[in-house]
Amino acid sequence: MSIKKIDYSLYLVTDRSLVPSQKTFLGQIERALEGGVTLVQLREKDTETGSFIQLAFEVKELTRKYGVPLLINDRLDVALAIDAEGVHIGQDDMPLKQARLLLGPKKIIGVSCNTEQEAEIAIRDGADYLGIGAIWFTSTKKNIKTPLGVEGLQRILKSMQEAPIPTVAIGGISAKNACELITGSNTGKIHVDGLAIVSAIMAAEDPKIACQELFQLISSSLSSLGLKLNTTVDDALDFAVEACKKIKSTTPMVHHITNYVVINDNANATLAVGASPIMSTNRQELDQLATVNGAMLLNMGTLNDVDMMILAAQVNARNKNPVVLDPVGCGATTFRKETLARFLNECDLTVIKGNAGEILSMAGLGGKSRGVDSVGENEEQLMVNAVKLLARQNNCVIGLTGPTDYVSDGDRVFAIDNGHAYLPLITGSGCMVSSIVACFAAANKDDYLLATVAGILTVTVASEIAAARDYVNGPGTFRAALIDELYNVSNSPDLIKHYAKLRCIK
Ligand code: 3NM
Repeated sequence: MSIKKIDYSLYLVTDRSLVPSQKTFLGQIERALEGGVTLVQLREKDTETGSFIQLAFEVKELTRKYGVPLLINDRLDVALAIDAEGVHIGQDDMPLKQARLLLGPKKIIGVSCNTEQEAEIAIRDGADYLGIGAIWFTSTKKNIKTPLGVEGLQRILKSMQEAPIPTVAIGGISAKNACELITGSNTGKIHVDGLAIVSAIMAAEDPKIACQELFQLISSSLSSLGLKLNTTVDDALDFAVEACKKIKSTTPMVHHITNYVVINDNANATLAVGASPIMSTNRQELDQLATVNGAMLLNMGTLNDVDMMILAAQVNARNKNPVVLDPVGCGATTFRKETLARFLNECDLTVIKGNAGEILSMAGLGGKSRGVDSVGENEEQLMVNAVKLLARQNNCVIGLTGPTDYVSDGDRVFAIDNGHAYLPLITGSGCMVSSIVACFAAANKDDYLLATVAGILTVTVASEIAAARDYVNGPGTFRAALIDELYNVSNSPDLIKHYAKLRCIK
């Protein structure tokens, strides 16, 4: 094993007290290794030296079998005795400088940090990685005073981004929050390199299954961040082509709660790109639908039962389905403004896709929402600022549609100059874009920004091809041709590459 080239992505920290009855400590570790753990820390707080060394030898035999490094918590003597790959030390353990002197330069030394200052000192003194925590409260460690949260983690990472070393986050991490944590750690320059986990693995009925799920979530989040920092127009277009194919091959169900005016067009557009629409508004089946949905679309056009809409968004988020909100007319009335605030506060939204008026009004940048139509021309910088700001504030992707469409996840911004002038002449064309974005998000969960770009491109390119048909001579014939061309474009997605007028805005 090549020392110091460590994969920190899924880091198991052991705790014997959490092993379920009927299971053994070594058995749980071996199943975790089978499931993809990339690094193991043996953490024993009350074990006598002799027994600790015996146990460490047994764990080392397992980690060696799977080619995974083993670190010992706190006890340098035990690490030396069994020739472990390194140690992990806390702020109250042996100081890093002395530990380095005793272990030499080749051993891994990780240091627990809870503040920017602790991180700075550990980096200065030669730590190989930092364990940053606790992110959230956890019953595994009792004396946590104030958890850092995702913001605290990002703050520490920002403080060290000019001279970074690898980092892992720890404390209260599970499959439920792993993606959110990795994505939220991104400073634009660096992000966390892995997650250190105790109870979600040690207490699992089957650590292999738990680790396979965690590994998949962590690696897809990390790789989408890798993509994130330098996505090009070509990357986005390649993604769009593949994203179309993925909808066709997976036929995700997209649960719409949408408005009276567009419901039929939205269902047909969803079918045309290869997804499966369901338009239920009944509370009694929300839970069950969420277990099969690929995504949820919430459209604020008709607001009959806001509580039901919020429940639907929440249950879909719990089932890891992306939730796309179309904030139709959100600035038009006090009721709509208050309802939007509830969606933003009570739901975990994945994408918000509105017209220029809606998005500018949300961003407080001077937009006037006039019911359902857009306010027209705006300067590009205003649009870019609005989508970036809102994406950061709401930790989601923002899509703004208009003569030029803008999409941002807070870091990357794309502009789309496609779309025919007939689009705003048919009612609900913006709602149709949101439906299609939900279809793309449903089948392409690895990068919601690119899924949103792909969805908008599909509709706007289809609109140009539809308008060029010789029998199309107004909004009525255009509306039918648009559904046809959504079908054709999604079956021949290279058309997107051919027609796309996509720009990446730095
Ligand atoms: N160290 P779980 S939190 C061992 O903040 C440990 O440094 C922490 O356990 C720190 O994954 C923690 O079960 C316990 O939440 C993490």
